[in-house]
Amino acid sequence: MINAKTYAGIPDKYARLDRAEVVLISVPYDGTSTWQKGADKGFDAFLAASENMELYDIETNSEVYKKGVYIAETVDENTSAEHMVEQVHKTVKKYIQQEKFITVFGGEHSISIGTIRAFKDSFKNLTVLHLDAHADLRNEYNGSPYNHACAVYEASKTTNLIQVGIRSMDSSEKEAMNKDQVFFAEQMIYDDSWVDRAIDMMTDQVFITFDVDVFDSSIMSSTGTPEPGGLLWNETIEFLKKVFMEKNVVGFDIVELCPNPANKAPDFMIAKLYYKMLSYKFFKYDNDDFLDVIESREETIKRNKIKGSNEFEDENE
Ligand SMILES: [Mn+2]
Repeated sequence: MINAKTYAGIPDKYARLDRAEVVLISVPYDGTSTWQKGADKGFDAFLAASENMELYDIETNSEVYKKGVYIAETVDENTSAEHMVEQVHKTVKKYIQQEKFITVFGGEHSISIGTIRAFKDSFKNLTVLHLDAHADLRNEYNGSPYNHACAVYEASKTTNLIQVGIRSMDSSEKEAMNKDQVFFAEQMIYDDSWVDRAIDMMTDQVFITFDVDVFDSSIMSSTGTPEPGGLLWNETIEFLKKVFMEKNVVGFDIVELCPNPANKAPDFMIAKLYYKMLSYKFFKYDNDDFLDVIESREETIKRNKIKGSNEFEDENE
């Protein structure tokens, strides 16, 4: 058993705080989850999968780990959800002040309350992009505002919250929901204009909170409450790529990975998701022309689509 693990097994020189541009904070909190437990094991499964992943990204032709990824001290406060949130807030803020690119790994979704608070304190006009099967807009649940079911209630009051992939909620959540900024999974299936509409609603500085259950339960069963009717890999990645290229993503978190030792594919998918997001983040700064490349590719796709479906054009308008 190696004690001092580095992210994805990268060489020590890329894993030191002084030279790493990325900080990875683990918050293995699982105190308020209501059904399947195990989100506290998510980070270890993510790390193990990351070690078995190729570190060259074909699409961006890059090896983003060379920017350096430092694994911070674990936030293991679990005397109460409220104390955990405070500790996350403090820790995230500390690294934001060191001008690192902060990534946080859960744990269940309540950890995001502290993370979003820290980003909100530090970045003006913050957009929170929330990918999730669940609305998470209860102002309290089981007597606490720090429950996973309340993960973005505070963000709905303090930031420009945009919700994507939602397909499960309680009717009481309608009140806090800004319907104009919610993209329900049912609608997304039939109309891919949501990608551009969602991006148009974002301010320049975006924090992404990614609940892995936004993925369809066929590819993501390793989570507390897997939901059918969700996003698949490619459409998710295409969307995220556009967000990273067009906006200044200031940080992100990934939550609710609840590993199943008998099926490591979901762990591996999340390891890839994390690495893809980092690859996009840093590729943007190293390559001014990337947007042009994406746009010209999209033009081609659009042209082909129109060519093939002329007679139905009216239906698409
Ligand atoms: Mn969820």
